[in-house]
Amino acid sequence: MQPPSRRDFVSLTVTDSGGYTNGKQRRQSCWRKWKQLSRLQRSLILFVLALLLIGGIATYPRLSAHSGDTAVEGNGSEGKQPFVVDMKNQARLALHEPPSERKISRKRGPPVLQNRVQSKGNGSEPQGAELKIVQEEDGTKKLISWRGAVIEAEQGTDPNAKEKEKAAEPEDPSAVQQESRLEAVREAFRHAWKGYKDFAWGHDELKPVSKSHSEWFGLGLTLVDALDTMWILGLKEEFQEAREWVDKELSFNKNVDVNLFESTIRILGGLLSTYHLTGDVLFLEKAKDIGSRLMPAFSTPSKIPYSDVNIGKGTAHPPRWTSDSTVAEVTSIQLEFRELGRLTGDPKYQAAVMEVMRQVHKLEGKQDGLVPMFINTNSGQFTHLGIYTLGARADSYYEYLLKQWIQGGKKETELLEDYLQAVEGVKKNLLKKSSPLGLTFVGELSHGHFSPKMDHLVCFLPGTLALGAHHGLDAEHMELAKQLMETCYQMYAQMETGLAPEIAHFNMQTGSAQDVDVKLADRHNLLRPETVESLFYLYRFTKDKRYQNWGWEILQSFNKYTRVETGGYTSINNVRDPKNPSPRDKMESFFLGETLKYFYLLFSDDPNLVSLDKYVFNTEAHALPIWPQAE
Ligand code: DMJ
Repeated sequence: MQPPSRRDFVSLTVTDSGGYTNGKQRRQSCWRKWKQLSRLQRSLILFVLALLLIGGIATYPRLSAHSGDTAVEGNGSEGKQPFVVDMKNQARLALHEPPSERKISRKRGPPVLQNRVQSKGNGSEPQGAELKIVQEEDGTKKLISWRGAVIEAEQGTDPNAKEKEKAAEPEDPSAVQQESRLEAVREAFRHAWKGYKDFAWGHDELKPVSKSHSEWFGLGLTLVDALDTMWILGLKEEFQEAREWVDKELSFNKNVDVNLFESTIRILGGLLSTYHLTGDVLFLEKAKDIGSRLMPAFSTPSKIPYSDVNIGKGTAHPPRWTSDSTVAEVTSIQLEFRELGRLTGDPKYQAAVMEVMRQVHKLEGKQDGLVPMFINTNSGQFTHLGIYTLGARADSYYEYLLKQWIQGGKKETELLEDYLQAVEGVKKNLLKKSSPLGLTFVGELSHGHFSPKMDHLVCFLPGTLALGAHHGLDAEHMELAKQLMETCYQMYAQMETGLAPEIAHFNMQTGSAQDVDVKLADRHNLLRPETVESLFYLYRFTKDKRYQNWGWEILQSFNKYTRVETGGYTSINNVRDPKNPSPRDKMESFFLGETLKYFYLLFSDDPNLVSLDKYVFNTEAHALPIWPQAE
């Protein structure tokens, strides 16, 4: 007797459209015929049938898949839509990729649709299933599944899908670290701002220890200096209240003497930068007001400006004891007045500051491109010849040569020539190595005598050199920048508080215990930005995490030794005494305008957060646009 299954199989293969009775008779006659066959014939037939069965099982899935393909093509050609994006290949890739690669491919495409491809293909679909995104005339997108079902692209989208996706993905540790460091800077800013708000609102500087304030120009200096920092850090509430103050309270119609350089870099620069970042014309109007009030400074016999201007009376004068101005001061106001000229279309601003550059370019008294520290407003000549430094009174002259060249679209060759010559002058006259670490440092020259003295202010130089290299200057500048960066970092690391002194002296004798020595009078720290500024440039251009980590150490030290509990940060007198760093009771406006801003930019991995291909920072960290090429 044959097993029932085999009977069923035979009956299925021979069944025709006849009725039940007819079929039964046929089955009986078949059985009879089968019985009449020889054993060999029966074996042969069974063998052939077995072969057919095996072949059929093997080819079934491919046939089935092929029929799926056909179904999709059919749906795709129904003529409902003008655009058809074939997802066939993407879907196959997604289905075949190992999990790690799949994650990458998901990020490339529209998230909702790509997710669907993946969830559909989660092992339950035959391989090779296809999807099509169909875009309707009204712009809406539909997804056609491999079975031909049409799904609204937005329909069924879990509003929390992205969050869930994020939670499911293992967190990127460097992104977590970045966010926590950025938050630490925002926290530091809020703390500094709290002190300013509680005890110094609308005044120039906070005295955080005595919970009071000091006045320099009486123009809310800290608030104005900090505007674009708040914007960059995303501190909207703080920014809004500061904007309110600028709108309602900030008036330049005041009988006060202001320093031309300081008010240009902090106030004019701050307002212009905030105008560019926010597009808010309030800041442009204020910038125009202060800019025009500073112009009397240029009315001198030589056209080299006086250091001081009374912005209420419209008069200007040099300091009481001399008719000299500081070289860095008269040559570091150009970025701001050039930009003001461009925005207002009034040529007087550019003309005034470029006249200074024109004169300084051809002046006698430089050594290999290095400038003296003073210039006389009557004669227009350098004075106190023979002393060359990249520190106080000369520093930002070098910085602004390069930055003006960049601002103007790299066309002003005299500026570039002066910059390149000065870098060579530094290399030839001021660079030396310390002991024991062999750090490269920038000393000073006094009438031919080298002094291993380096101001913290000089630490702007690694950043400036790196910026020049980024803009196409000699790659050697970048190498020097890296060496000097290490030196500036060591000025912090070798101090007991982890904070740099105002002035360092480098040991050059072999056998010295450490590279950095500090004289008693130079042990203070004013919360200056230069090292953090350079770390920012170096990190932007090299992506070497070491620079971020150095910055992070420095921020910890500021928090440990300069943070005042009730709000604000204070300058200190002694970076060598961690037990008693001796607070000075002053928070300089540049701590908010520059130091904290550069910390934030340093810890951010976003090169477009104030792109260095679109902006130049003035010497107070205010961002000014690089001019469009046609201008
Ligand atoms: C700032 O006002 C500017 O960075 C200037 O160029 C130098 N001095 C302070 C910060 O140290």
